[in-house]
Amino acid sequence: MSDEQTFIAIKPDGVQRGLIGPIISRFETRGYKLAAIKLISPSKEHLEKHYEDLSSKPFFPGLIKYMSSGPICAMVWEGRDAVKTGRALLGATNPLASAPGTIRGDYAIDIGRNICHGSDSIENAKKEIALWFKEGDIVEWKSAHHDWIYE
Ligand code: DAT
Ligand code: MG
Repeated sequence: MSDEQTFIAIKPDGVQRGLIGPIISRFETRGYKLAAIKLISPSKEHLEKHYEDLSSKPFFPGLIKYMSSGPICAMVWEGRDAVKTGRALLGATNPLASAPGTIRGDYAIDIGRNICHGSDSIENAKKEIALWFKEGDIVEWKSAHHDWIYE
């Protein structure tokens, strides 16, 4: 299926460092299609909900503080295997363990400043897209590249 969607966010450090363009380019040039995008400064409650599975972790307060430190570029990307391949494009959670050529492996060093987020399963992608976007924000369109990317 080429209509799988994933939630990708450029965290405050990625936005501040001028990496919105380069990160979007990785997804575009790979062949994925942008379905929604917005710059947003979410509430603490929204971020706590986004990371609710991690609420018992010792780094949770620091994570919420970091994620609240500036605007976030929230996106939905669509295409075949978008969730798994989206994670591969981002690289490992710890940038020092991320291979060069991945986003984190090229642009980040510290785990607490790893510049981007990507959904880790189709189920979580659905939850995250619903948390960050209203239904009407998701755009259905056919990219002019579609038939050159999929056979
Ligand atoms: P990912 O963002 O790769 O899905 P995750 O969901 O396990 O990783 O964690 C969410 C974020 O929390 C991660 O991007 C950075 C931060 N984080 C994870 N593990 C951490 C740790 N051991 N120390 C500090 N921050 C951590
Ligand atoms: Mg995660």
